Amino acid sequence: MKETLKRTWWKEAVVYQVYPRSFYDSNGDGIGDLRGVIQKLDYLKELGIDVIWLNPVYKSPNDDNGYDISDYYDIMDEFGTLADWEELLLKAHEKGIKIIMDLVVNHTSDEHPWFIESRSSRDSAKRDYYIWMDPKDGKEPNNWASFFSPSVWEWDEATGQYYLHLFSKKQPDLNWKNPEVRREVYKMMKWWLDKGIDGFRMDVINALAKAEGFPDAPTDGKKGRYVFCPSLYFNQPGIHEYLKEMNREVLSKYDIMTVGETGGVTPEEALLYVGEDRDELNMVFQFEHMEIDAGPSGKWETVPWKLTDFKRIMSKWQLSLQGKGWNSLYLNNHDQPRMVSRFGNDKEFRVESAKMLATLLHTLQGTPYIYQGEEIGMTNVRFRSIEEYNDIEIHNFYNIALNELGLDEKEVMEAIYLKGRDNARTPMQWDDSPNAGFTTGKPWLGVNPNYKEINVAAALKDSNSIFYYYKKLIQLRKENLVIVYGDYRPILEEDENIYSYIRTLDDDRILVILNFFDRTPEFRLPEDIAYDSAELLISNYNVDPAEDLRSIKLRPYEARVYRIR
Ligand code: TEU
Ligand code: CA
Repeated sequence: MKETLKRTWWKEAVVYQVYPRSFYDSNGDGIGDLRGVIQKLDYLKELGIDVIWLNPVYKSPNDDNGYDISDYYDIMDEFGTLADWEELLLKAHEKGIKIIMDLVVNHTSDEHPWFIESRSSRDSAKRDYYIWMDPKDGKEPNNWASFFSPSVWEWDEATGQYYLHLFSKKQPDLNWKNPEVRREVYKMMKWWLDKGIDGFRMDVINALAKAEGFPDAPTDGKKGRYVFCPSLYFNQPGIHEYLKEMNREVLSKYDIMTVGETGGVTPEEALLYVGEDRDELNMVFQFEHMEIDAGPSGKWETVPWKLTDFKRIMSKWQLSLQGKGWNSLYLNNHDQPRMVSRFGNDKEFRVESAKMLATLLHTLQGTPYIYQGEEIGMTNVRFRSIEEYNDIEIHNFYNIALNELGLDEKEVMEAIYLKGRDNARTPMQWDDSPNAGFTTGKPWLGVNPNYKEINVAAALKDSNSIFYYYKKLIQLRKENLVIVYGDYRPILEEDENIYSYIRTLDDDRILVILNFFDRTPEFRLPEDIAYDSAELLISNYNVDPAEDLRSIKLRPYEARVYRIR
């Protein structure tokens, strides 16, 4: 074993993301809740995960399903009580499962007492908790487009100013230049950490500093009055000072893990957040691989992608952070469509492709994040009408696309089917009983009709299920430090069907072979890779362990992991 190997618990952990609203409803009101999570802890223990990332559970009017917080110190009514939360933490810890909470401090709800006071008058003591500006030439201070509404500025008649909201108008941005705001945030973080949580996932954490002076975004011929310009509020000057202060004042005082959601970062910028010598965060969620199928106008325009481009992105991140920082590994979350529908095949090769993608995520260097339902191969959904959708981002896109961009409804719905966030938010499919066993009430969002075939009960009864494949992948990581800490080396980089790489730790080597499509390409082991023997660690097909590695005809979406000596 490398004597220099510094073992770290969050590098060896596998994280499972629970979106409580859709996880399990314990009281029949159609909405998932904390007691529902408590009741499913044994299921998560069986899977073998180490950490739960809980999406926001704080008090919220749910304009953006909990990402609009009105009280950081209490639990959302629909999810239960603080006592329920305490019981969840206690029981999770008893089962050896850690819990990290979602930290949402770029903005609050407009129903937060701070904002109510701030908007009450220009002289309010909390006016500068938020970002207020006078009109410019009689209209918004600049042309920035919001993620969830046309402009990032909302007019407040009572005080004759606009306030900034990168997201919905019910999510006013906090003014991080104000030291009082930062002190209040650090106090709240310590309050949760002193309750015993094991860290934070930090929402749009690289947006806390905005471009000085809020300059207009260049329009360069883009259609529409407002311009989407994350480069004017992501990774701006000042952001690292805030995170170093947060680390000094709070994070450094606890044995915890932190993962920042940082849209738009390059590996070089990511290292400024997660470099071992930076004293800021442990990991970030980068988005480069998640934008590979986005067109020039953004995520709603889906374009074909090439595996060689995907491999180049993944290799760049693996090699840039290796030995200096740490990657997060994900292809799913509550904001993204289901990975088996997007990157795999959710029809005749759903099981094989789900297992192949899981093999990628669990054998690269970094911490894997499993999004609820991914472990049973849940797929995207196609609701018939826009009324069946809940997500504010989907409704905003629908309205702008139809009314401003003049798209026809069929193509708008198709874009929603491909990229809408509700694809990930349909209720967890527990069994084939009504509403997939998620609720005895009316579910807050429709259940995917394929729950009759795709559900946990069926998976647990099938030794060949995606669930047991995930369980085995998670076990492999625990038994083979080379999978966690081994150096990454891509091979066959120009192959358009196969993603293959070697992980090496001292003299321990594993070889990963992934066929990304339903074609049957030949895998040829490069000459420069000598080996005498190979031990098959996991595969998604029946494989003759004695098969010669030098040349293999791969089956659709075939995945194999070997130890090679
Ligand atoms: O997401 C930040 C973000 O950039 C989102 O706009 C996301 O990338 C986009 O919707 C993908 O198309 C975080 C949370 O994950 C998201 O659920 C919240 O809606 C958002 O912040 C505001 O808090
Ligand atoms: Ca409930």
